[in-house]
Order: sequence, then structure tokens, then C-alpha cells
Amino acid sequence: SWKAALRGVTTESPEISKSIVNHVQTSLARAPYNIDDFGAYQAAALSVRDNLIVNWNSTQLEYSRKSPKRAYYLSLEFLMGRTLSNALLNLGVLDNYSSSLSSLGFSLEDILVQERDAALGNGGLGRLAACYLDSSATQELPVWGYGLRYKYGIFQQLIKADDGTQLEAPDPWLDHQNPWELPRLDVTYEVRFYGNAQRWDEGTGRATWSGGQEVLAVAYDVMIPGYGTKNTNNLRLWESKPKRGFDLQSFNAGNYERSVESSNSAAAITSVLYPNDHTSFGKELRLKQQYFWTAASLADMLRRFKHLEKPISQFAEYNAIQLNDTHPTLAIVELMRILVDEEEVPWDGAWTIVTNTFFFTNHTVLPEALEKWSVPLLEHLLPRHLQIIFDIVSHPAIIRESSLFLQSVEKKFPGDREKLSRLSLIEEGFPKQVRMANLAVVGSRRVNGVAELHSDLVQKNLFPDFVEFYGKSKFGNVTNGITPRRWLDQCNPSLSALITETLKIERNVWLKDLYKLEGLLAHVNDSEFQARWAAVKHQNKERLALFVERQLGIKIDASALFDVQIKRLHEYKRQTLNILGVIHRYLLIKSLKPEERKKVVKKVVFFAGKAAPACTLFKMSTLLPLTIRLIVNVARVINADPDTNQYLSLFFLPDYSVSLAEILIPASDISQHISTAGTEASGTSNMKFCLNGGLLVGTVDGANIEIAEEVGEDNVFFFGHLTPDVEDLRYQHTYHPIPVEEKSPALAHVLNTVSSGIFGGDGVYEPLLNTVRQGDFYILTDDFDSYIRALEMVDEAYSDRTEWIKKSIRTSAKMGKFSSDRAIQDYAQEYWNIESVKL
Ligand code: 26Q
Repeated sequence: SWKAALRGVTTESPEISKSIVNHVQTSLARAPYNIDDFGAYQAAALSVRDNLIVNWNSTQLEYSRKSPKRAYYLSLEFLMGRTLSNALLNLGVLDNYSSSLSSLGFSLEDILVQERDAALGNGGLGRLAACYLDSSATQELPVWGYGLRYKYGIFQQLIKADDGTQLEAPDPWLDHQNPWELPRLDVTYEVRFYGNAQRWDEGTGRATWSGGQEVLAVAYDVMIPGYGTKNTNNLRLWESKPKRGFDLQSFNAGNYERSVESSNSAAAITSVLYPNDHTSFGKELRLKQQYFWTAASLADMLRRFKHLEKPISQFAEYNAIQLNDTHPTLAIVELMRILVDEEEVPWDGAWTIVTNTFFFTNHTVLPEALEKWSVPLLEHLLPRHLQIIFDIVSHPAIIRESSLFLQSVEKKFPGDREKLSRLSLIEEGFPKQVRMANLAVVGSRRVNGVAELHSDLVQKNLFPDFVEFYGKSKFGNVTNGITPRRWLDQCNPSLSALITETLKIERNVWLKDLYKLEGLLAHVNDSEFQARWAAVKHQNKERLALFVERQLGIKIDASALFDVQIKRLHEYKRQTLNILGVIHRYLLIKSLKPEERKKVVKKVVFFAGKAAPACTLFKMSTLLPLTIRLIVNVARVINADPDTNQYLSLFFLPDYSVSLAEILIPASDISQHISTAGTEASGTSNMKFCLNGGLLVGTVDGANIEIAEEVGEDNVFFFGHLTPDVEDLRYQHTYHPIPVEEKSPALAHVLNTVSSGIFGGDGVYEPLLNTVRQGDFYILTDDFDSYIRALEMVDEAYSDRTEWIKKSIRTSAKMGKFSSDRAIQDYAQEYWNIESVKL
């Protein structure tokens, strides 16, 4: 059929077929008649890209013509996943490409899975950035993302078959040509490290920074199409490379190794994504990444701003910069440096510009995740920036009283030394540390958390003194959101089609206004609709079952209840609670007589998630791989137990990714979001599961609370202690510990069973079990019984299938609030003050 296409035989979309064939011949330089699925993917991608480029150009031209205020989303992580299917959907050419590809002898489905995920992120924070780019383009807002073009994304996870250990392998996602990026080898900036900062004018505080190492930042642009609009935004990713190819002097002197050393160190900056979330490490290379990226991004923004020929004092009227957590906080300092040292803006004026430009989102309240950088390291790597940080803190010679931060604190709260030290950007100690979160708060116009409860905790626990100092209005909440394009239409096309048919409105209407899903409520009692809804869920479960069978070679019963927990492994997310619950269920079924067993709800439990690679420095993180081992070994035993395996089976799916989530989420009956209350800032997969008609088992935490508010308490399965109890319980664990046997005999029995060795391990699990028996920081012992009760409620509810389906429909119908379109509109209006640009 390739030959037919070459002869110009008409297909359903002759233009598209021609363009695909053309790319095979010219861009890939391959012969069309022996092209494989991967080649066909590449050619289709290049053909789609041609359309994106046209739209991208018109959009950027219009931005230049209209000079609207722009917003920039600075994130060290963009967890994009695959692009082809998203681009096809957003451009509205999915059916055309599908039919053209099939006329060429290919199936779109087979082509789509050829693409490697772009996995430039760890988890929630990175995926949120990707959803926000999709929504910004869809809302026709002038928003650009800025990030790093890591050569290696998040590591690939392998699970060793014999003992369940996690192995990490590099993710060489750029080994093949990446059709989705446009290298801009002409868009480059020099970024300096080390060297000397010479103050040359004590009166203005200006300085010259010179010497050290200079590295080149090269731009790669990723096109971000909006859904149902021509507007196509940009995600600019920086790659580092040496300013000069190599050191010719050493080379000529015969020292070849030395001559490439500095060029290697330049290239190292963007070589790999740091795989730790929720632990700040203080490694020099990470700091280098942060500065390299913020410096290049700001230089780029400034160059664009200068084209407008406006006075620099108006910078904040044309630019808003969103800081995705504290990772880009150096941008605050860098903009000060540019304004004061290079643009010769007086210090106070510069500070006014800066504090009107930046906005800061906090994503966690866990103390170990709060970034701090040691003063000596900063002094070494970024001497000028350290000066500026100290000047922001206090510099009597150059700062007038109004912006003298510590002095104005002292004035407001005279004599309160403790408050002063809590507010300070510098933490005393050996060495002294710069608190990046405090710097981000001080340097930003507004600060927000990512769900109501979390934003409350940000104000009450994390920054109470700043709230007192600045007043409440500087602090706000923007509840996270997810894009319904990827997380419903793309990953669950059957459900999307059923919704469109039922609502009797066009897909492109409800996909842009997710509140329209409420229209489904009118059909909740329609038994034919219920049946079709259930059929879609079942079909998605079959799809997952097939996937697992191909991957692990094990057959799964798709009529069982599918129970899913997929997320990064972390103590606070309590995968351990889940696996201990599974063991409890196993022991229970095992203890039943064969005829009694027939009454239990059949269940398949799925886990997936990566653990930060073990680091001996942090004792805690070594327990996470142990949790995986426990899950894998429990799975081995219970899946092989003929007494129980019809009723309960368990899988750990390796190498969790965006693409794997797209298969798992539509197939869930329940999903678990069971963090210790007050620890999960928001969670976003909870929204994805509910949007796809899965019910939620969760704690009263993060966005779970707002989901329950929308769908009603009777449609979620809540359990566990509330946030205010947690502190008291921890105090109790430390000073008045109660043995597990007393607190929860059921849990004690489970722990002892694991210790007894029936899941193997030869005692390896003891350190993990002991964190539950003693200390129990994440209060598993206090929540276990109530967790088990919640799961019993699930069994009971699932037994009435019609009621269950109604719950599922009601849940999905009420997810309007959690569209990232709503979240982005919040940011655009309440924070950035930007407006949409029509082409
Ligand atoms: C910090 C310093 C050094 C190295 C790494 C890091 C680092 C990297 C990533 C710290 C934190 C992260 C990621 C945090 C994260 O993903 N937070 C999640 O953000 C989601 C989006 O707002 C929320 O839904 C989740 O609740 C929150 O855990």
C-alpha cells in the first residue's frame, strides 16, 4: 500500500498520506516499501510536526505583534509522556491520520506505542507542569515553559525477578531523533560560574562579576499545541555545552585528556535529571543546574522584553514568572543582578520590579524537602549572588529603610529574636545555609499552595511569621488540576465517546468546559446507560489484563475488583500500609473454609512506582526499595497459593511512567491515596482516577478533601486520623508509646506473620517493620484498623453492582473543578494578570 500511495492513489486523506511518505523518503532517507512501525511513527510524527510548526509560527508572530503581558512557567521538571497522540487530538486530525496510516498498511495504535515517553520529571510536580502547558495553550494564553533538556530523564526501573530489588538503568530517550523539538543552535547565552565579584560602588551596591567558567546554553523548543485552537505555545529547554570546543592549549601541549575536561564538565550540567523528590541533597551539580537554567531563561526573557522598547521599569507589567517550587528561586537573585549590575537600576527600583514579577508555588510541607544551600558553596559557585542575598537580608549602606527586610521586621516585631531568626533567609549553623523557601516568599508577589488544606498548612505551619508580616493577602490557594484531554479523551476513548453521546454536546465543548460533565447526572438511573458505562470500565480492565499478561505472563480475571496504588514510593504515601492491608486480607481468606471463601469479593491489587535510588546518607530512603521487595515477594507467595489466588492477586508493575498510567487509570475500580493526613500537598492522580469513574480510597488529605466535597462523602471511602491529630499521635509515640499488640492486634498479627518468614527475606524486612513497631512517624498503627474498615466498606459497596456504577458515574460527573483549565484560569487572573491572545 506504500507503493499505491506513491503512485498517487487516493486515500481518505491523500494529503496526509503523501506527507508521511514524503517524510519517509526525504527526512528519514528510507525506502517506503520496507518501513517498520518505528519508521512509520517517525514519519507520521514529522508530518504532524509540519502542522505544529505553522501554528507555532503564527502564534509567536501574533505575540510579537500584540506584545501582551506574558507568563513564564519555570520548572526543572516537565513530565510530558508521549506527544504524537496528544498532537493529533489537539490539532483535530486524529481520524485523518488514523485512516491514512491504515491505508498505508499500519494501525495507529501500533504506531503510537513506538514513541518513548519524554520523562523529564519525577512525579506530581513535573506532570502538573505538563498539564499546565496544555491548558495554557488551550486557553490561548501567552505562556511559555522554561526547563532543562536532560539527556537522561527519570531512570528506568527494573525489578530483579529473584528477590524484588529495584535496579536503575539510564533513560536514553534521545538516542533516536526527537521529532518534537526544534534545535535553536543560534539562540545561545553564556552562563558564568565561580570567578570573583568585585563591588565597585558601595553607594549603589553594584558589582562586576568576572572570571571563572563560562558555559553555553543552547535553546531547544518544544511546540505545545492547544486543544481546538491554532494557538501553539513554546516550551524552551536548555542544553549546556562548552563555550569553546576544547582547550586548544592543553591539546597542543599533548595533554588530550585535560583538553576535554572542562568541555565535559560543561556538558555534564544538563546530562541527567535528579531522581530524588522530597529530599534536598545540596549537591553542587544540582545547584549548577538551577543557576544555568534560571540565568539562560532570564537572559532570554530580557532579550525579548528589550524588543518592545519599553523602559525597564515596566518589566513586571509585561512579564510574570511562576516559580515551580523553590528550584528556580535563584531567578529572583539573578534578576536583581541583571537589573542592578547590568541595567544600572537603583537597588530599590530593582527590588520593586523583582517582587512584582515573581510568583511562588509551594508543593510540599515536608521539612526534609525544603531546599537549603550552604553559604560556602554559594560563595564558591555564585559569589555575586551570595552578595545579593546578603544585601536583600540587610545592607545598611545601600538599602533604604523601606526595603530593609530584617530591619523592617525588627520594627514591626521589636525584640522578638526568635521570630527574626525564623524569618531570616539565613539559617545559623555550621555551615550557614540559605533557606530558599524564605527567599522565594520574600522575592515574590504572591505565594500559593496546591490544595485548600495544603495552602492552609503553608500559612499556618510553614510561613506563619511571613503571613503575620506581609498580611494574609500575599498568600493564596490554587487547587491543582489535570488536563481532561490526555487524562480522559486520549487514555479512555470509549468513555469519552459514551460521554459525548450521552450529553448530546460535541466533544470539543465538554473537553474545554469540564463542568459540563454534570449533565451525566441526569442519566444516573438510566439502566441502559449504566450498562454501557460498566461495559467501558470492563473493556479497560481487559485491556490492562492483556497488558499484564504480555508483560508478566500471568492471566488476570477482569471481573475482579481492580485496586490500584501508583505513585512515587515514599514513607508518607504509605505504600507499606497498603501491602500490610493486602497481607491482612490474604490471611483472612486463608483462614476461611472453602465454601466461605466463595463469598469474598475477588480483588486484584496493582502497585507501581519508583523509589529514589537508595542513598546511605539518608537512612530513610533505603527502606523504600525494601517496601518494593516486600510487595514483590508477597505477590509471589499469594499469587501461587491455590487456596486464595482466585480471590486475591497482587502485582507490582515495573517502570511506572505516564504511558503506563494511561493504561492503569481507566481500568481502576478503586485507587488508593492514603498519605498520613497533612502530608500530601494535593495529589493529582486522585483526580485522574475519579475522572475515569474510579472510586477513591483515601485519607482526609490534600485534594482528596475537595474531591469528596464535589462528589459527596458517600461516594468516597475515607479513613484515618485527621491532620490536627497527627502531631499529638507522634508525641504519644515518642513519650508514651503503646505496643502495636494493644493498639491494633490485627496489624500486630500481620507484622508477626511477615517476621515469621512466610514471604521469605530471611529477616530483611525487620528494619521496615520496626519503623512501624517503634516511632511510627507516619502513624500506620493508628490508622490501620480504620483502613481495613474502609476496605470492608468497599467490598460491601462493590457487591451491589448497580449502586457501584451509579457512584462511578456520579464521581466522574463531578470532576469539572479539577480540570487544569480552571487552575490555569485561576493563575492567569489572580496571579499573573494576563489575557488570552486570539489568532
Ligand atoms: C529538591 C532538591 C534537590 C533535588 C530534588 C528536589 C525535589 C525534586 C522534586 C523536591 C521535590 C520534588 C517534587 C515534588 C512533588 O512532586 N510534589 C508533588 O507536587 C504535586 C503537584 O503539586 C502534588 O500534587 C503532590 O502532592 C506533591 O507531593
